[in-house]
Amino acid sequence: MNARHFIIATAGHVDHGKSALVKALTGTDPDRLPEEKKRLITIDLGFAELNLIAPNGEKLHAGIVDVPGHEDFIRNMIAGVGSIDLALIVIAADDGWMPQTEEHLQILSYLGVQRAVIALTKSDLGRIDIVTDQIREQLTGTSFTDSPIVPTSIRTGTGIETLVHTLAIELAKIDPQRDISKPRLFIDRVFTLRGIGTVVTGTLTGGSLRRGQQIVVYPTNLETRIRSIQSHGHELEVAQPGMRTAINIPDLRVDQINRGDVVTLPGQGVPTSALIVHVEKLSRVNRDKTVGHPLKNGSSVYVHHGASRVAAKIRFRENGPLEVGKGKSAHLKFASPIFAFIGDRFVVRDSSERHTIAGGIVLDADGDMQSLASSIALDNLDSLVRATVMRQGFARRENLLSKSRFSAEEISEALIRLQRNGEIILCQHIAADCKFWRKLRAQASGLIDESHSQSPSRAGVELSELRSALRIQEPEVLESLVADLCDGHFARKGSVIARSSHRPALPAQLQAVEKRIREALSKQPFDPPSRKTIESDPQAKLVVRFLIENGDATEIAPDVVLLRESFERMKSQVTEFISKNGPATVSDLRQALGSSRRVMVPFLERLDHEGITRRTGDRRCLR
Ligand SMILES: Nc1nc2c(ncn2[C@@H]2O[C@H](COP(=O)(O)OP(=O)(O)OP(=O)(O)O)[C@@H](O)[C@H]2O)c(=O)[nH]1
Ligand SMILES: [Mg+2]
Repeated sequence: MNARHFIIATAGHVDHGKSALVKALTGTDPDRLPEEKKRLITIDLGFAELNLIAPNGEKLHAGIVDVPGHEDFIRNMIAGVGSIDLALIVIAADDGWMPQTEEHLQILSYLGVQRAVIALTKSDLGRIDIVTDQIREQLTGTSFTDSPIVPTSIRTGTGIETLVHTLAIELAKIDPQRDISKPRLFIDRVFTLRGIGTVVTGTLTGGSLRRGQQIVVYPTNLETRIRSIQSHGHELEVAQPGMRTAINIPDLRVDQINRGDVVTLPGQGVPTSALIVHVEKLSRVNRDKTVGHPLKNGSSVYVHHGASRVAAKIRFRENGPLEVGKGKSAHLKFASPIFAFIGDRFVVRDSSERHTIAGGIVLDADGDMQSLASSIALDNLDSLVRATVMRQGFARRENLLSKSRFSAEEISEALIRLQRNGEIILCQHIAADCKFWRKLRAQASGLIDESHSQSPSRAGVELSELRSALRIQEPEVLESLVADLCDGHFARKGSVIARSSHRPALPAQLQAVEKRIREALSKQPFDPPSRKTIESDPQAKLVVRFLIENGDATEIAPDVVLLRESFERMKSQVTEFISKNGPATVSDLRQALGSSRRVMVPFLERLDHEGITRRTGDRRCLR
């Protein structure tokens, strides 16, 4: 199957001949349920395939989704037209434009379907010229204003050939679906086959799926492996975007999966219960000449996205209702989580599920992009990245816009492009707005300089102090900031950051205190007085910290401080003792060195930690 792949869905009022036309085109009767055969009506989605030859000889393959026209089954209809390339709008010549012709047209518009072919069916029964005029009038101002209208009859065979030809011409004009390595299969059927197990089907978009691949089903978050893949009954190794796809996932049970669930790859973001969206309400004249009612703020609605239908509450960002013919940004709060990408389209129906009332596009797939303006061009990646970074002044690079219709590669290219233009700064895990970042860096260096001048004895500023002074919430931001500073005139020592040129020094009036403390610590070097005793006053405290920060003293326990040279001497005496006398206890070493348990216990733990000694039972040996 090395043809280009497309999906066509039918649309149109009940009984206008959609299924009969699909059968005439493909030989397959899309009505497969016993109930459908009995009632002579389509209830749920039906499927068929059509091979076509483009005018230039290229092979085209179309999966056809046949939808029900009856108003009771609109929900199924919407599930079928979620990610299609072309609509085959069916209008019967003896009936003309009817309520579900109108409702289906609105649904296709809300979902952003750009192309259609109109089949004027039952041409053996009606006045083609009158109905054609009526259709043209209805299509004026929609995406389908200039769509071809082809009269057909399955009774006489009129127009079927022309329709096939027209479909080929129209599909040949369409770019095949983009592969952004983010496959999503919106599940429209779940069933089990004897000896095979659970199978789910849907229309694949955004990327390919491969046999043996590990997948995740949202919103349930169940992970499993694809055992096999089919498209229209053909066994496949890889399913491409734009294909009707059936995958066999025997490790999951049928009752664990529902229509509307999404199959995707792990690590592409997770479902959310809120979305920021732009909603609009078409201004279309109903049969009774009215244009419908405004949509009230706070309304409970049903949102149809992909093949799913979820109850939601809609809140507009500005007060007041959504007027007919207008658009507004809004917050959608869902009764259960959904997995949507920025740029995805959806349809809004009322809570009684009788009317299609609005539609829209996702602005933020995690529901928290408060400042993203609805005026942003969602198909312009640079402006999307810019807006995402500007929102808080920075954004994590990992997973940035992962739930968007752009590949990870395109996103990182855009980041580099914006950096080159001087709009953003990329530093470690962060992408930051230039102005925001410069300000943060200036504040940080100001704080460090201030600390150097106010407390010259201190090594610098603790990173935790810096973090709280600058009110940084995210560890990645602090890390990137420090890395950036250390790239310039600053240096990090442990948990402290300082100017590289900074040399801590004690003020003259503290030098006497320093002398006293050094003497106290060196009198009994291996068993000095406790830290509490030494730090008898605030000045002494300052000096002890100075000695520790500068490496002149070592803190081996909260209350035990040794001079550096004592520490080193003690270390060599311990190793000497053990290598001469074999493994030794705390008590052996304490007596040999003239130390105490208070000092020797934490001291040996430090040596264990440094990998010099090792504890076996109550003895220490050398490593
Ligand atoms: N005379 C005539 N009858 C047709 C033609 N096409 C379909 N029909 C008849 O119209 C009736 C409805 O056809 P379907 O194909 O089931 O209509 P549908 O649009 O699929 O209906 P739903 O799926 O229930 O919305 C059937 O009895 C068909 O035989 C046609 O070209 N000429
Ligand atoms: Mg039908």
